[in-house]
Amino acid sequence: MHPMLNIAVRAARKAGNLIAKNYETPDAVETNQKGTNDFVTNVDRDAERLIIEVIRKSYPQHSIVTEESGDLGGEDKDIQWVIDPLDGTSNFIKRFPHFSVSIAVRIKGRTEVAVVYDPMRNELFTAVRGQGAQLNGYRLRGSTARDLEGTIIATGFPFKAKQHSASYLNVVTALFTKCADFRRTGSAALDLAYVAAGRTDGYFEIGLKPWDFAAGELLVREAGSLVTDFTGGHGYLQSGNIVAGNSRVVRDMLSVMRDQLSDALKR
Ligand code: 2AM
Ligand code: CA
Ligand code: CA
Ligand code: CA
Repeated sequence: MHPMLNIAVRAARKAGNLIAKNYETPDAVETNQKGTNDFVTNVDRDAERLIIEVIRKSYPQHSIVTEESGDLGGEDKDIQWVIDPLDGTSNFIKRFPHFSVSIAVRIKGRTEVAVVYDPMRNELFTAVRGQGAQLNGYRLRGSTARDLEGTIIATGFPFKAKQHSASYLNVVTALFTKCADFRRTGSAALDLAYVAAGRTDGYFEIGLKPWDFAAGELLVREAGSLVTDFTGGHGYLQSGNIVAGNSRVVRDMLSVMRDQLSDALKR
């Protein structure tokens, strides 16, 4: 196994176990508000601390960026770990059992290693660039859909960027006439992992952060599918506006979106 994947998996499992244990004891979970509709708990922070500990022990010189601690830097600027210790905090708080740990390693800006771990189902999604994507050791393949007919598309509402609601809902309405149905699960990292697994045919969301998609992006690519921004480009690295699916599904999603999006989202 790739040595950094080994460490990423160890860190994700440790954090996942902590999250699963706390899921059973809701009274021990303290929730704080970071902003409107934006919450964090002591479990997010404790899980993050565990992950950083595991990484620092093996790779003290690597750079680290996380959701809750921000950019921690590191001597080696070329190797950066991108971490979301608990993706789906709102679900976790409501005891809706769908959330994950997301860990990616970027070398000179290119993602090399990815882990998304769902502790409630004990599902471990992993990928190494050029070596495919796996779920608990089994090779993943994305959807084989030929167009939008019959497809299930996952998405996330722009709960923070509500100025985009109208444009977003226009896209939903237009897509709904062509696809079969939607899913809104609340964990962007798992949404991407599920596209990699072919459990959904496509996915789109506005304004994700690097730690939401860094690992999931590599899972999707290594499963033979695509990740783009809303115009088919790479702008999502900055904008966080993401479309994922096989090439045909992405092509059809983008062509529906083109007519509905405000200019602000065409990147
Ligand atoms: P988080 O749980 O790590 O904050 C995309 O929907 C992402 O937005 C999720 O993966 C989730 O990451 C974040 N998010 C934060 N608050 C949310 C909310 N109220 N509803 C849905 N997603 C939320
Ligand atoms: Ca959060
Ligand atoms: Ca997240
Ligand atoms: Ca998080």
